Amino acid sequence: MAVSRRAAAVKVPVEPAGSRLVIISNRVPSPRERGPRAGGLAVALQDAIRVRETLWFGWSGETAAPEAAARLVAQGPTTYATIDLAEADFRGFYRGFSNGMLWPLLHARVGLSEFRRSDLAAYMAVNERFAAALAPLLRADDTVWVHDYHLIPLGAALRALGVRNRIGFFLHVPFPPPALYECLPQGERLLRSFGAYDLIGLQTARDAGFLSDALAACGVARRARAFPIGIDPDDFAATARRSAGGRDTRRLVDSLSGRSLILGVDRLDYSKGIAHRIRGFAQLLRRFPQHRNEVTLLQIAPISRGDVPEYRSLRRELDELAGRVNGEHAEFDWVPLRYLTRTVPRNTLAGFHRHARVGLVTPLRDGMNLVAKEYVAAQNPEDPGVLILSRFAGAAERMEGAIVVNPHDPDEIAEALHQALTMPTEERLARWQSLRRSVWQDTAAEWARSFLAAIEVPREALAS
Ligand code: GDG
Repeated sequence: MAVSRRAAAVKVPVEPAGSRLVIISNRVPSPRERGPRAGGLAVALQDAIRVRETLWFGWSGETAAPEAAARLVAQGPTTYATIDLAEADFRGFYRGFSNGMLWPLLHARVGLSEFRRSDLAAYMAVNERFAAALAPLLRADDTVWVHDYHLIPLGAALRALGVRNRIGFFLHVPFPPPALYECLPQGERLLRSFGAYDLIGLQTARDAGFLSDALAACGVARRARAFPIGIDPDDFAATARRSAGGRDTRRLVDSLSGRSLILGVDRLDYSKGIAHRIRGFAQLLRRFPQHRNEVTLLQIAPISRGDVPEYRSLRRELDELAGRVNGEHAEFDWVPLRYLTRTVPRNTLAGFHRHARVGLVTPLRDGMNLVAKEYVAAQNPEDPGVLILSRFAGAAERMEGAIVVNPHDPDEIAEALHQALTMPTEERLARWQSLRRSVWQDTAAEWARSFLAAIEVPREALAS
């Protein structure tokens, strides 16, 4: 008998009997935030850990004089363990090295990166502090899974304390080609620390290839592998169906007065290409005037990392651009661009996606991009909208059916928008069917299952 899709999505991951999963990420959701919240990592892990005894370790989000031991709070099958960071460590580790140096470098924006030796020292020290606070909590048969660019040296720091567990690492963001990675001072030191991991996962085959080559070049005998992250599409589709009839979506639909909705949803981050997207939209209005007064672009861009200077200047740039585009193109009864920097509740978002004729996802570089998958999952199967997707999102590697664009060219975005807005129903349906297959294949549950299955093999079989 065929297993229903729902049952397959929540299947318990393959695991040795009694073994616990230990997840380490920079941020652990605070008690108020435990549940769906903005941020791809948290959303994906919520789907993955529901069914297994889990210890989730990380920073509390507080800066205070740090104590040696982690604080533990149990909630269902998950225990959250958090530590505080001293203000200076936080600045150097988080704002400085992680978000001021690594994030731009890994997104191929070397020009935006800023290196300071003191930041690197804080980054290494915080990773050692994480290791020292986590090691006493570990049981011999725990599977340890470290997440993302903040914590690359954590595996090596744990090994230095004698931890012999299986330790896996997953990088949620892209990895750049050698000519860019080389710009990182002492970059080899970071690469060598990958040698501590039994399994290294990235989002795409392309990124895994770049990291594997970099590791080989500095003599680390490890190959990175691709594990494409996804969402819980059944859950998102059900939320979208429910929410499409709800108050917020009705208010939005009423306010559009029959105009087509183009939707963008992103953290306010320079990697997401929001300015390029707005310029592409303005180009649509200039070059294809039949859409004037017939479309609205709703851009939801909740403020993120507001204390990092680059993000403050991005915000100023977007405020100005949004004002200029509306000033130039608006009519007395139509404002083409609606731009929100506040967080919108997840179920409201799902309803908006369902109503949007076009999902516009144009990052300049993105590890995967879950918004593209959420847009697809939210569609009405009888009357689906069209996804426009940047070729530089990891999602583009396996989402045929989208209109794929190079976001650096506003004309290309304008042409894709015109194509999407005038696409015959038959083509819309065919494209969406193909997208649907990929979103229901590469789910969050499948991502976690396949990563854990690859690491929870007999020791001798763990690839070196
Ligand atoms: C990193 C990688 C990778 C956004 N605005 C609101 C809101 N969101 C939700 C979206 C989506 C999530 O946040 C964003 O996920 P993305 O994948 O698009 O991007 P990042 O945050 O940059 O995530 C990325 C991901 O990790 C997972 O590995 O795909 O490449 O950069 O779920 O819906 N949610 C709510 N209100 C908002 O206003 N509730």
